[in-house]
Amino acid sequence: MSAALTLVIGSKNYSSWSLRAWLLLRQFGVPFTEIKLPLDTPEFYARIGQYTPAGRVPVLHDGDIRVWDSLAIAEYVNERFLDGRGWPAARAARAEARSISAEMHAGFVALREALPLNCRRRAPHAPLADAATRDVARVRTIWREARRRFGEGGPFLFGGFGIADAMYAPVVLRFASYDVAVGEGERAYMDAILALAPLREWLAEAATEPVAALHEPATP
Ligand SMILES: N[C@@H](CCC(=O)N[C@@H](CS)C(=O)NCC(=O)O)C(=O)O
Repeated sequence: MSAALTLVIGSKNYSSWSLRAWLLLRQFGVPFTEIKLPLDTPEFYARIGQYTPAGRVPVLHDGDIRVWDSLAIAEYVNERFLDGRGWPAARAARAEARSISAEMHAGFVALREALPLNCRRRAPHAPLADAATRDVARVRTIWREARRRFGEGGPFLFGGFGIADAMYAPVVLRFASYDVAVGEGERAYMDAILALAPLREWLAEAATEPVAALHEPATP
């Protein structure tokens, strides 16, 4: 395993994209050094350029190789360290896992805007606009269908933990934070994600980070 593996992430309380790459590495036991930059601060913008041309987190450094963007990192980690275990072994399940991961990566803008990641928040959401309501319904369908069709081998979307679960973990946190109503099966899936030891660690550290006014404006 490469000792030179470094993952640059943003604040744990707010950086949903960082969580995806970080959780994948930690849950599969791939050792890495973590560099954390405080999101949306002058320090972030002063330092991020030395790690990635894209100016965003997460970014993975493997020696001289730089990989940025969460889904690209997941594919790289899968190929380099997991021998393909990041995706389900069966072709149909793998196709579904790739599709829902890409769907998450490319979409759900309304949900992300209405329910921004704030790990330590515990308060119901305000009424959602139609687009966000549709996004929530779509996520719930994705979870139900993956569990029903492919989840029999374990508590995660495709049985064992994989890239698709890492991609949806921040949505689990959002649903928990904002008390989004879900069915019993979806709740069981959320509980499985929330019980992961690395995720507990992420949340414990998130709880100690400074409050950022940009993400948590004071109520008037
Ligand atoms: N598509 C990218 C999105 C990365 C992203 O937007 N990261 C946010 C933090 S969660 C960021 O770096 N924001 C800083 C900025 O845009 O200035 C991915 O999947 O990694």
